[in-house]
Amino acid sequence: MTKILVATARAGDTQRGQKLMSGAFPDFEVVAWAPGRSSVGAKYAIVWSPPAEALREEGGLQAVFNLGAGVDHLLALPGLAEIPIYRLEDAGMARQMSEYVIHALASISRGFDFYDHEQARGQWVPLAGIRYDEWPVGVMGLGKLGMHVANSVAALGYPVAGWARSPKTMPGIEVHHGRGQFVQFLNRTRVLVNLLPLTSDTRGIINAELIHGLKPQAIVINIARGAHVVDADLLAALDSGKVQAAILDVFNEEPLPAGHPYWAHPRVRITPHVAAITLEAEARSQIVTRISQLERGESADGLVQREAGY
Ligand code: NDP
Ligand code: OXD
Repeated sequence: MTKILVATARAGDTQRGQKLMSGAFPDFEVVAWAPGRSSVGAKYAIVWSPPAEALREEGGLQAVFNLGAGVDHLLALPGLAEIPIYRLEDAGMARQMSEYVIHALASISRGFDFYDHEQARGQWVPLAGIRYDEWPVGVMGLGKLGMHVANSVAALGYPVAGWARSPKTMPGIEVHHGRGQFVQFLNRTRVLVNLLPLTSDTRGIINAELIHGLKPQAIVINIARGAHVVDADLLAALDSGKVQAAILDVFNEEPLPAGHPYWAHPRVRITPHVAAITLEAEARSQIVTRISQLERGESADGLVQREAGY
């Protein structure tokens, strides 16, 4: 019987994934990886942040399916260079990302954070109405997630620009591309949303130079990867007031270590890598479709472009 290996960083997640996928693949044997287990002879692997040893012995793998959108951790694993990797595309995450960004943005632009404080003080202090032109939003990364975020925020009336690697047209969005148009993109942006993949080109991209290019009283919303940020540069900009607030979902080290300056910083809001959570039913359905396509000898969506790194 053809075997599918399920492997994640946590035993509980692996067991849940194995149950979820067993029901979806009645004609395959779906095996949960456990530490110390030798090769099961799997043809496919379904993984999220697997330990390197989970795949090391699987010489017969024909494809690996990532239970998430970002593949930086998988591309860093040794031994997978020749094996096609497929990632989830949207799978219910795009609308969660939009919700996250609108919540973060409106907390500040509409003064909802301020009203929380005023309620605590028993004060009734209405602010002036919002001027949307004072909150130009810039979305870095216009892929499955960034495009949805840019369109959702623009639909509310905020001026929105996006930045990607290649040119594209999006009605109502000012699209910039490539390093040549980066400064122009930054200079018109006050609210920076990061939805780039982590690659050798994008690691450390949120640094002092980028921040310097943003409009005054900038807001940084990082919902992609922690390693996009040079923490010392962001902290310095928060302390100086150049960055008015940072809303951070992802960190260079996760969980964010106790005592990290972000925890207690008055201008930082933290969530624990939950901006968009993989939805089980949608993930399962994408993977079922793709494995069925491969089994029929067809091509499948979501193939990671290794040269680009995403
Ligand atoms: P996509 O691959 O669909 O989109 C990536 C976008 O980034 C594309 O628009 C691409 O440009 C652009 N890009 C890539 N490299 C560069 C570069 N060097 N310069 C400029 N633009 C670049 O990714 P998704 O939208 O699916 O996901 C984005 C990231 O979100 C994931 O990689 C992951 O790290 C993160 N994520 C975080 C989650 C969380 O809960 N915090 C959950 C899910 C994902 P082009 O269009 O030209 O190819
Ligand atoms: C993802 C994530 O990349 O959850 O899907 O971060």
